[in-house]
Amino acid sequence: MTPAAETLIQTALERGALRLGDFTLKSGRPSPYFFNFGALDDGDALLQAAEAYADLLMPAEFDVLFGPAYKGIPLVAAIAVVMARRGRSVAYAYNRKEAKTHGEGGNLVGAPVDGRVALVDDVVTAGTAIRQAIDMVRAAGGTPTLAVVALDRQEAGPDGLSPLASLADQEQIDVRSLFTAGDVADSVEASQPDAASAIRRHLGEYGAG
Ligand code: OMP
Repeated sequence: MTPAAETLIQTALERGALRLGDFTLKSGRPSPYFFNFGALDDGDALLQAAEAYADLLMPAEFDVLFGPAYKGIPLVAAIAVVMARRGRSVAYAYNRKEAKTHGEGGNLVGAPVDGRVALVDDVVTAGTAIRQAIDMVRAAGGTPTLAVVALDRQEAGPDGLSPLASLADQEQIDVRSLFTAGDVADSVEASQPDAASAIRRHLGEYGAG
């Protein structure tokens, strides 16, 4: 983890964006923790997140940054601003969920989505959301080469494999995270050892190994 990612975990815990308890995931799987990126809902928290993403994206080779709706929209804009401040102005784009039939039309907004595209998103569990974003980028003519998410939950996908390994193998896309489920367990170990154990048990049951 980078220092910015460590700060972000602490902020997420303080702001209630990273919560410990009993939750149900999109897949129906139970979980002893949940990361709600949307609760990083002020300028300080969003800036911290964007700084952490920018640490991974600054040295990467790509032409366009793409943030899938909805959570990727403020994120991609904030990251583009932080990167410009650090001396690298990148083109960015996002989609709208409802296709527009008037005006400029289409469902993509921002820079043309072509060339090498870096995706930014909040969480990877089974990899479904990232795959949908990959399909959107390909349909627009771009080549997704990299995805950066805040949290890799390190769980097995529907094929029993790590979604990161499947995405690298099937889609030739490198998925990186700011922090992992293991990092979350380590971060709460001292203050909430029972929650840390519950996360490790969850990884024992659902982890990609
Ligand atoms: P996959 O599409 O299975 O990779 O799950 C990722 C999505 O699940 C995220 O984009 C969220 O919509 C949601 N999610 C979270 O936001 N935080 C979590 O801690 C877990 C999930 C989830 O439902 O798996």
